[in-house]
Amino acid sequence: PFTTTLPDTAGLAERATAALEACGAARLPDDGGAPGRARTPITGEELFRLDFGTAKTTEQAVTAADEAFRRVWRDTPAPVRGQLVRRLGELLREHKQDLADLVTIEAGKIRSEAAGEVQEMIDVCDFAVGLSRQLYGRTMPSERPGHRLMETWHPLGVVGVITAFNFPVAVWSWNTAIALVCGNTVVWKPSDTTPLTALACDALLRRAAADTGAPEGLHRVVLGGREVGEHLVDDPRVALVSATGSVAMGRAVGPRVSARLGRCLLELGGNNAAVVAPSADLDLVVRGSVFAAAGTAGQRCTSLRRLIVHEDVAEEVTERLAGAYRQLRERIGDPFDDGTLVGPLISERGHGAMQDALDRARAEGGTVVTGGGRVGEDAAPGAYYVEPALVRMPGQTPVVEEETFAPILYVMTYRTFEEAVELHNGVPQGLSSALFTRDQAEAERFVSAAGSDCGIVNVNIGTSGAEIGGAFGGEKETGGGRESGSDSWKAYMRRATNTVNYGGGLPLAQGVEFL
Ligand code: UN1
Repeated sequence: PFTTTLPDTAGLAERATAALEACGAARLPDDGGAPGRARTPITGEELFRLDFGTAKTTEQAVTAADEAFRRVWRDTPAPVRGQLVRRLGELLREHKQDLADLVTIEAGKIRSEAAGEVQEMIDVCDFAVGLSRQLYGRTMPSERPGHRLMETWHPLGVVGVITAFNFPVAVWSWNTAIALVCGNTVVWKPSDTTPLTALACDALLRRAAADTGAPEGLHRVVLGGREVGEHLVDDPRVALVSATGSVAMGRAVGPRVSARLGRCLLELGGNNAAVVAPSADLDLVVRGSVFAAAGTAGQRCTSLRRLIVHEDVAEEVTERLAGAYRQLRERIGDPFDDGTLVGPLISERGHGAMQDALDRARAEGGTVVTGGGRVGEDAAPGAYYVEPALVRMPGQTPVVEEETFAPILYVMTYRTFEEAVELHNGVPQGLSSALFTRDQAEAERFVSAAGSDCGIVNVNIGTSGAEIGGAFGGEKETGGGRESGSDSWKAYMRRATNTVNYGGGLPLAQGVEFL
């Protein structure tokens, strides 16, 4: 069933152009670069062509950002830098709908999730403005008389930001708002599937810079694929590469940056699970799981992919989930339609990966309880809409240990809590996790050192939809990076330890005597 009619591509192209113009990005870049294009997963068709960057334009972008850093930005007081981000936050509020439209057009997110993503940008700007007055260093007691021991935090330089299609604007904002108040400048390579959202953000930041007297070179977008990304990764002037994407991408980027002893912040795949204890409130389980597993068509790095359910409640949970999934089936289609809950997958490749995983799951003893099929291919042969799939698995087989970036939820059972935690941690990724329980001691065990091994550990909510105030990121193959809130800003700065002697004498530390 396909309950909506789809908008036509020409209409979407017009809508995208209007949003770009409203954000001040009317002129698509025409710098003689490589041929590129903008596309929409809503119809699976091309919106229009535009120029992508090249190694040369990337080099120029880094030069501009490096100069803005050295000449102006690193010496600008942090609270003044905060004024730039404050202005950006105002412009994001003003253009929330324009950006959300572009997110829907390019990434296929439903309206409420697209608006939520822009809200995430606004929130992190607020956070960063506050932070601009709180880049605290410590003062430690010196062991020597007449000495002060302290630390100072300084900016790093140019930060290279590489982002993925699924959060085309929020992840940029986490990195950029914080990097800028920390005194860095930014060169951004967005996913080559979401160039328009990037041009719109860049235009708004340019305006914020012009309005607050910040140097225009402090931010550059370079559109394109591998060539552009590799140049950014290899340029020694890029002090920190913050990259979000697949584990494969991280394996390519990490060693290259490390080879030149640059810094890296990696935000890679997740294979997130929720454990459902026998005491759990099953209403919460069902609502929390459906949003986490099928929201964004399963294309969040925090999407719920594994449900580890106590055997006493497994049947009931599976049945209730299947019921909810059957309702979802009526709500797949045009993400601009207010009734839609599940928009398109990003691409044919995403769909292929989903079908592959379902075939393997069946071969490994799984049963597809509901969903998995493609819908709407008559309406749009180039678009990939799918019914979210619920799959019962006999255990944590190889396919379950992999992240498939699509709406597949594997359901497994457990008997003891120890077994649940073991299954939970028994995958290579370590981003987000959840436990549904009413047993307080069990909840504490899950968040303890011997519990979940992930960077995000939740109780009685799903795995996705984190707030910006906490540090975001994960362990193991997820890459170890932390972005956004808490003290993640420290990754964007370098720490200098200062010893200042005001006493006149020269006592040596550790009581050493010399001359
Ligand atoms: C991602 O999928 O790359 O926690 C980021 C969440 C969002 C961010 C996801 N706030 O689901």
